Amino acid sequence: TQGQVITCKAAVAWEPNKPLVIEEVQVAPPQAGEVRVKILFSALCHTDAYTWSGKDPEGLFPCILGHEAAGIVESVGEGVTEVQPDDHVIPCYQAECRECKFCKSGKTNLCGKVRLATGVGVMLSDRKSRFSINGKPIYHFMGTSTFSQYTVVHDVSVAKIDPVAPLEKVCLLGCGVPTGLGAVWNTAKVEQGSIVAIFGLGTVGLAVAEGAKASGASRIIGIDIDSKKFDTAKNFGVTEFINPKDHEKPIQEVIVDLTDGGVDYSFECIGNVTVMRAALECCHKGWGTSVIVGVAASGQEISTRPFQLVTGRVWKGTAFGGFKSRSQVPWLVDKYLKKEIKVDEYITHNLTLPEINKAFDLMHEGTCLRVVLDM
Ligand code: NAD
Ligand code: AHE
Ligand code: ZN
Repeated sequence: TQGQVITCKAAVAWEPNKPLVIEEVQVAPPQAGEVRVKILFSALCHTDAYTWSGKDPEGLFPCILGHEAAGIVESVGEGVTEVQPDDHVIPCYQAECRECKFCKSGKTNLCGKVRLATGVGVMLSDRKSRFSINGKPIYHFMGTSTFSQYTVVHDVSVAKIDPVAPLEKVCLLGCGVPTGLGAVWNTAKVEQGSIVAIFGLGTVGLAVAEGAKASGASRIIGIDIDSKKFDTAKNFGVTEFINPKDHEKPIQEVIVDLTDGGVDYSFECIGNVTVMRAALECCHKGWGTSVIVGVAASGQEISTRPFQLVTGRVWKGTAFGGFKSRSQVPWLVDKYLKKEIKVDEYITHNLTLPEINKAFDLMHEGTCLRVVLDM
């Protein structure tokens, strides 16, 4: 197949909110600096649903969504040195070129090399898509497009992992789990004994809990409007649960009262700007830090009284938990293999690619964390 167009199945989002359609797509060979990957397993993340909904200002249609996956390199384009056919890989929507201003800054995991192209659904070299259906181009998504049996990614957007790792599990290390762990370890840098509040107990929020527990947090307060979340949340380290619906007072006041003035760290893992405000305002005066992890829709804005910041609270955000993707995803895979981090526990459902619309429906059910699709 090397150098040839591959025809395979992919779930195409033709229009916002319209059911995805399993189509035969043509996947062009990788050009210079590109890698064609056979995707074996792809999970669904809330961000896929967000872009599909039409609320993502970068959402382009028709496109192939998906960004939490694992697979095997099928072929590589000219000049690709770090991976070769048959390598086991995880596509990384957050690239790492190690050469750009961002990568060299030592201050961020964001990479500037391919972001402009991935933001408009094309490949960097010729600003074209590698996906088409009978000649009609289909846009890429987040530089990954993993809801396809084959995809093409930039070489700076693929992490080579230990081939021993089960791909049906470690696909989760492409987004949600690292995001939560890294929000705690890299962005907030939670210390031993800290009091932590987590808003939203989906996969990302639970991974925050897991990270906070590993960092020795003394109290981990989980906040969710769905009380069913608490039983599972306990297994990930949440020590107390609050349902805002059980309280008349604003949730930030409830938390401040419970914690002698506020928490040391809070994390918003929902994408709701009202909750983002509560998450900041439940932080302790003088030092409390709130990390925004959730993705809010186009047009949404955050607000608070500047006095909240004047009096020492800090507002931060995180993308992919601050992890340098190509360097650290293999490290996370190794940690999973050594049983130092959970992954299996976040997988509540296993389906196949043709069942993808059912998988999106499941995401709205309280019992669902991650659905993994066998491609
Ligand atoms: P999810 O839907 O599984 O979890 C969200 C949780 O929030 C659910 O348990 C839901 O019951 C709860 N919730 C909803 N409204 C609430 C409210 N008003 N108050 C309290 N709880 C509420 O989603 P997920 O896959 O865990 O992703 C969470 C968010 O993180 C999404 O916005 C996603 O787009 C974003 N995300 C960001 C990054 C990043 O790099 N920054 C990475 C992955 C995901
Ligand atoms: N196009 C979206 C961007 C949404 C967003 O912030 N994405 C996160 C990853 S979410 C993964 O589930 C991210 O990494 N952002 C940094 C970046 O470079 O995109 C919008 O809302 O505009
Ligand atoms: Zn995601």
